[in-house]
Amino acid sequence: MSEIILHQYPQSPVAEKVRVGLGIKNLTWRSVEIPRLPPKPDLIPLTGGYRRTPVMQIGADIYCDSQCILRELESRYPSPGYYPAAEHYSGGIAWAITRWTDDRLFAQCIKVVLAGAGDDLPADFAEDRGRLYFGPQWQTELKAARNELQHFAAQLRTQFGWLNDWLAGDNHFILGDTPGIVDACAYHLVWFIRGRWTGGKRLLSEFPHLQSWESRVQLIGHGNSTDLSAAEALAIARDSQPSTPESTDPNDPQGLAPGMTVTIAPDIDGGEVAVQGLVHAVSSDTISVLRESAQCNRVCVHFPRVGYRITVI
Ligand SMILES: N[C@@H](CCC(=O)N[C@@H](CS)C(=O)NCC(=O)O)C(=O)O
Repeated sequence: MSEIILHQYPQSPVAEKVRVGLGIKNLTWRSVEIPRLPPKPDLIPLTGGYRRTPVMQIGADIYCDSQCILRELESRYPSPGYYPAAEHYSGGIAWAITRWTDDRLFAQCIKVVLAGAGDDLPADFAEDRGRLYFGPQWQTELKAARNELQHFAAQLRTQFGWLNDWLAGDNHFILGDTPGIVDACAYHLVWFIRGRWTGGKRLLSEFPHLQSWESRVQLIGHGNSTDLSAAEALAIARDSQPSTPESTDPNDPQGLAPGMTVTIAPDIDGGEVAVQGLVHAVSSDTISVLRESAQCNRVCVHFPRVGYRITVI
């Protein structure tokens, strides 16, 4: 099987989520360090326009968004599984909980970190992340968030408090005695708030159960990684064929089917480029499209359905 390649940078919290996910399965992987700001000339040819971090590549299959990445890792490397006690719920409730951590709570953490940085943010970074996370009116929104920092800190305190209460039980991890995606998703926010907001350590110091769990997640590690150059990753894509079989879903509410041309973009306006491709595989969780380019030949680019808008053109 082709190697797992993660396109990422060390400071990215969402990459940290996936690194923990790789650690849970003790996987061996290659790391391509990408720039923190666009342009990302060696990433964009792989994704067709998606610029966020991280992106996973396996041969000529490109997985965008951590949701899609973790789902693929679970499918390719099912043991140990990401869904503790899976016989009871086969992952559904775990994914549902990650929509809380990764949507609402992530957005609130971003607000606190960006607003809390005040004037320390470099102008180009503030402009890029401001537009990405606050939308077209980002300057007004960021100013408002700065004025309301205590409000957002209070929001975080309540929600990290929920996790602390939950972790007071006998389980070592959130959904059982073994770690899973919910741990990776909750942990990356704790990692982010502790490391990147000056008030983070103090806020978290109130939560002893959360802190013990945090130490247990740290001990999992990140699996085994070695560096790979961006040029080598592009060459791997160019010299490989996508391994995803074509598939259809007769119940797809949008009537998506192989061969249709679509665009895919996050459903919140962060000013991002939509990725265009030919539908190749459709399911209720994932959409996969084929793209051709001179740099990569044919690649299959995968996105989650939840959080993304697919438009037939
Ligand atoms: N929904 C995406 C969110 C990814 C995301 O927002 N990542 C941040 C880094 S932690 C990002 O892309 N920042 C802008 C960049 O790296 O260009 C996912 O789960 O992968």
